[in-house]
Amino acid sequence: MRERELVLDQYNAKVYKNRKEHILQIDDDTENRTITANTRSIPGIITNRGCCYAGCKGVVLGPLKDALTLTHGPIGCGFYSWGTRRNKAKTENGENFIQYCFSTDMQEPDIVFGGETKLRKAIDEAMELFHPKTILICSTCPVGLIGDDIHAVAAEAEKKYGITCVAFSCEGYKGVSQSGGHHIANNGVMRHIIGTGDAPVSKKYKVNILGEYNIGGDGWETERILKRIGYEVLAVLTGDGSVESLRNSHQADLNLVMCHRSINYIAEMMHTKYGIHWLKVNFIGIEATIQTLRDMADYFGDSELKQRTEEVIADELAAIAEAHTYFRSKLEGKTAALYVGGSRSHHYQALLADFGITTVLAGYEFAHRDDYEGRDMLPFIKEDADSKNIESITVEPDPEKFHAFLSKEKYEELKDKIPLNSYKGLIQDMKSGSIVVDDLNHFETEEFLRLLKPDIFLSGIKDKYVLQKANVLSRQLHSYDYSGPYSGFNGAINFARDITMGIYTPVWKFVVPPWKNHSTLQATLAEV
Ligand code: CFN
Ligand code: HCA
Repeated sequence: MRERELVLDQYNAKVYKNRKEHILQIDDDTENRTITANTRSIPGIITNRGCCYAGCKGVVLGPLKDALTLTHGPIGCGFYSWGTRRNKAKTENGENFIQYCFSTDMQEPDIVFGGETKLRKAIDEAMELFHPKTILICSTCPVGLIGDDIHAVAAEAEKKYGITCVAFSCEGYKGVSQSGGHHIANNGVMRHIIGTGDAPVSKKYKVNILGEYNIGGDGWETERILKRIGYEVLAVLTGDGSVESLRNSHQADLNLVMCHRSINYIAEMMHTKYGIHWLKVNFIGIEATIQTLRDMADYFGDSELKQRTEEVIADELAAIAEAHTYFRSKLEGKTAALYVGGSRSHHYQALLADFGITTVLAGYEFAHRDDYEGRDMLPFIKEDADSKNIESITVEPDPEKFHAFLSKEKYEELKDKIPLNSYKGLIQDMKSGSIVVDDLNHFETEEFLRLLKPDIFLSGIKDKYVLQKANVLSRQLHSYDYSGPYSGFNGAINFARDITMGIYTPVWKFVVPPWKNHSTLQATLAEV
């Protein structure tokens, strides 16, 4: 039996029926490339997923440094979402609120009599103490249940103080994971912030980086490379990002989409509203970064830019050549398992491959089917490429958006070159025999560890204890533990150094957990 069946066969019929749709073992049969995703977890199973509020407040809005983000709900939600993500940010114009935790601290009386008064008071207090130009309100579960009108309170605050105040109904229970929260945040940012500025921008090659959260400084490293080539980065959404820069981001020539999962909605909406194309990029991995930089240069099509791109690539490669060879000699032939929320389980396969490491298992907590299976827009256009009136071609999945902006000339120029508005899925990049798991739970983690024996398991804070108890080396791919950046050329070396340190310091093999020596079940007789 193959590994997939060995794990699934241990489930009872009901769980088996559900989980078999979420686990795929890649084989040479190319038909077998679909998976069920973005559905509700089985109640009681130990999932690693988070909630809608985490996706909205924690992931997309939290990194905006000049916004005061106020959690409307009991203190636990605010407290436990305080400073947990390593989205670094430098203070600009004296404003940086990301180290703070602002909450309305709802109590039982507020649940019974309504929490709007407390929310108004919290806004007054925040204005008095911090004078922010933007307040973002994020509600947690009880607020949705009692029906506080946070949007009305936000509108009142805008009038009263002349600030931007946007409310997000991102109650934790909405949807099946963080993913719904990303969508809610995207909608609010698009509607109330993007395009509201008119600061003049003059330079050529203006880009925004979407879905880059500057974990461990990744965004800074990416920006360094782009600036060397001659790009101007107008806004980063949202790592080290600001509301101020977002306001002017509609003036970009191209949107780069790093994490597609969390921000594809804004990429699509900016395409519809402003005609800005988006390009799926990956700055994680040496080869991936090179490919991305070449795709970008191709988009602009300028020969000077192309030449400059090649010069920078050559220079960056020369600087890391020795370290790359050394770490590759240490890591070649090793195997890895990857389990994170969304995009990273795909992006990091490229980086592992740069050092000769094969991915034997990969999965997402909350990604959608397109993240696994990919999405290809151009073939839809291609089919009708002979049509005279290319602007009116019906394309999937959203015809309204696409045809409006792809002129015949632009299409002819780009069709064979760049995967514009499309991307490859994780499954397409995985080797035969490897496993893909959606919403991996703790039981399956233990079982796959036993069967696949990866040299390293890259995951998060909730599942790393399963790995440590099994004496397997793990690194956190959400936070990079205390390390980073891992993006671009220098980041690749940082990553390889961290992995090499772990693999050649096999402490976990020497640890004998207490439960292997003696029973840990102890009872004490009560004294009479
Ligand atoms: S930084 Fe991103 S890259 S935004 Fe997303 S899907 Fe999370 S917080 Mo954790 S590390 Fe993770 Fe991705 Fe995009 Fe981070 S893989 S789970 S919601 N994620
Ligand atoms: C989240 C944030 C998280 C959690 C990290 C982890 C992050 O999902 O709410 O599980 O290790 O990256 O900080 O994904």
